[in-house]
Amino acid sequence: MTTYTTDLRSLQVDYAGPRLSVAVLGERLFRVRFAPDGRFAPRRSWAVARADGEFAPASFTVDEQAEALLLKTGAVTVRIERRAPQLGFADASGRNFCVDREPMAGRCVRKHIAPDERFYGFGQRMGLLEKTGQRLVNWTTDPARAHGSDLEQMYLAIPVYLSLQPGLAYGVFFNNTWRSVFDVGCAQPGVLQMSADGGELDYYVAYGPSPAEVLQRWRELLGAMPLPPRWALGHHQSRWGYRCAEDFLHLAEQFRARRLPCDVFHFDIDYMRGYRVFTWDGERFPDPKSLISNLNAAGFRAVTIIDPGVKADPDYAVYREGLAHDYFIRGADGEVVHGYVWPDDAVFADFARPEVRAWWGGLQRVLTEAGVSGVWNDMNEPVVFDKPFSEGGGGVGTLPLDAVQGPADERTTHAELHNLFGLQMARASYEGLRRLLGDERPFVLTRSGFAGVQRWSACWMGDNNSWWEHLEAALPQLCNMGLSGVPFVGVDIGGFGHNASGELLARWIQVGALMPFCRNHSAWDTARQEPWVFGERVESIYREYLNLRYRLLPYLYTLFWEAAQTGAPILRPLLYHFPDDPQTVHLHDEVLLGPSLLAAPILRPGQTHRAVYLPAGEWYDWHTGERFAGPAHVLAYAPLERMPLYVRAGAIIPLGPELQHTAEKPLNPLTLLVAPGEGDFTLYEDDGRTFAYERGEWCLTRYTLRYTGNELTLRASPREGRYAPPSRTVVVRVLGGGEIARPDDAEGWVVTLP
Ligand code: MIG
Repeated sequence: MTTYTTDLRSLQVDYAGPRLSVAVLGERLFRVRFAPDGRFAPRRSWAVARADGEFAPASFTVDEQAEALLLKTGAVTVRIERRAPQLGFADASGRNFCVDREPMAGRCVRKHIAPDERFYGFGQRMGLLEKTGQRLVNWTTDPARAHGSDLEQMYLAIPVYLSLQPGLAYGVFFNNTWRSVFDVGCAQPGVLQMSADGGELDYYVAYGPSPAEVLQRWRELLGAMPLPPRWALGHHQSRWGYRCAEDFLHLAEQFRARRLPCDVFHFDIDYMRGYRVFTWDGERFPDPKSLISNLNAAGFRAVTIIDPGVKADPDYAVYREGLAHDYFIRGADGEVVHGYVWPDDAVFADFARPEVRAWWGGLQRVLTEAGVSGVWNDMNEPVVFDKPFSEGGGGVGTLPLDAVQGPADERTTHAELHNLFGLQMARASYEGLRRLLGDERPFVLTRSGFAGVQRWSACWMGDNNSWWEHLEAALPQLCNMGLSGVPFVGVDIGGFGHNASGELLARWIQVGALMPFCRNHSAWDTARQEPWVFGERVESIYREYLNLRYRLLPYLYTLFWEAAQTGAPILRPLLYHFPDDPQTVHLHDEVLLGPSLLAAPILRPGQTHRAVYLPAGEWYDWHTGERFAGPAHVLAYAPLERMPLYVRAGAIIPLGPELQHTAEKPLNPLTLLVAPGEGDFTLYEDDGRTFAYERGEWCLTRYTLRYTGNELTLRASPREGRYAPPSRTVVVRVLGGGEIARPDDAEGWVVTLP
């Protein structure tokens, strides 16, 4: 006999033993849990930012039918079968989605794939944009150096996907941290299977109907990205191989002398003393504090790498302290687990425990006292090698799955916490920096992570190669990260492994300049790829695209703010704004930066032309001002100097002056680049550096553009918020011709353009 009960937020169905729970966390957000033996496991809150009880109760009704219970909110109906634990969703027009094709069993559910249904997200993946036909594993792994489209698992595990059909988008978050698998019509066409190795069948369904609304739900559930410091949006220069203080001073000189904008240098593992984390090598970096203050004076910030492995060395304070406080992970046998990583014999902190995170975060004082502004967390899948480096390192593995982890009242094994190791390490790092840096906003970069990692860190995509194929793989990879709720992402520009050519680097920076995280990084055993190594032509292309990025900063910074507020990705596949256009379904080689700027990069050597798809509406060529009416395919001319770039009609793109680094000059003049048409844009500003914005020191200016066919009117609304931007001139520039300069005015104005 099936019985059911309801409370304020959920409906529970008892199938004479097995139990199903459907929580209503809003009109469009649901959580489904299944307990085959009728007992729900105590809730672990490691991944979600908000527990069920923290959502305002949403009203719903239950309609009892002979075969099913119909749980209805205003927007969605959940149909729950009475004969067996099986359910499905429908929108207000009765269109079904996310429907079980058979009863749930254990930790597995199988869903119908609709004939025109497409799948995106799934966190970090190789291959192209859409994922039908793939088997995707959620298990954080260092896949070593040859990322191919056959990889089933990578550094980040983010069990979040977005489903799209014309007029209908919904998302699923599989709330299970064990190794899990999405089989998207691979084992059986037309069936999506979601299963895990342990824990419970527990997933959330977010109904759109637009992709943007799904991302909003994930922001509520999985948490918001904090607003990064503005300098983190600048260009970062890195190389595994910058070995001593002089290398960085030389780099600083080169960047400034060559007028290549840059804000950040990354210090890879060579700055440490014998790969001991939280130390400096005294010979090669005799005075890190004065080195970094020199760099700061020239407008560069320092970011240092930290690995999770702590060298097992009784003369090393971090090791002694960790042992004394029992902070390191122990095996099933009760002994501290050892593994080989960079410092050879190493032990690993248990970041799942709050006291361990607090300790680790505090250790970063060694870095912040030297002037370090941000921390880069590497190897936190975590990686453990078979053999010491002195014997070649061997294969890549991880901690024993039965190793013990977690706080005393939630103790479990590595098998359940493996996927969270990187996320918890990044969290320790962010929270520590938050305490150590006073009012300065921290920057954390992590290689591994889980759903929700955006709350603490930016992510880069690990060890790609200097291959055209990896340049091509970057956009779909980053777009799918954005659709999984992680907006602050980038790949190593120029490629990490193998040797870049000048042409590859030029093409890479063109699109790299639009990546939320913009860092040139390479491995010590590869050809160098600083912007100048390939000669004048490539260097000036590099410079031109960095200038573009720095000019776009007011736009970019507003997109970061929007991402923090609404969960919207910064870099967007075209389907994000044109979900009903079938041309966008597989379009992996074009991208939108925010709502208005469409880039169609060149991804192959020797190419000087490419087809560009422009969706409905009018588009203006960034370079020539030429107007195109979409939807249309156009042939773009793209010599090495040029990446095809288009502005959507009605766009208002705020641009700043050219800069050598983000804090070089105030935003004056502010150029509003407008593309004839109707639209609006709200510009966000604050000091770019501190948490004063949390205390009301921010401002918004809303610009609206009206177009009658021959007259273009731009209106600025009175400024909202307490932050007063520096006094400045506003230059309004019309794509395709015409420019007007006028004083900025907090009261707003109306300008009629030629
Ligand atoms: O085993 O720190 O992905 O960015 O330069 C290699 C050295 C360890 C892997 C990272 C890469 C970094 C490198 N690290």
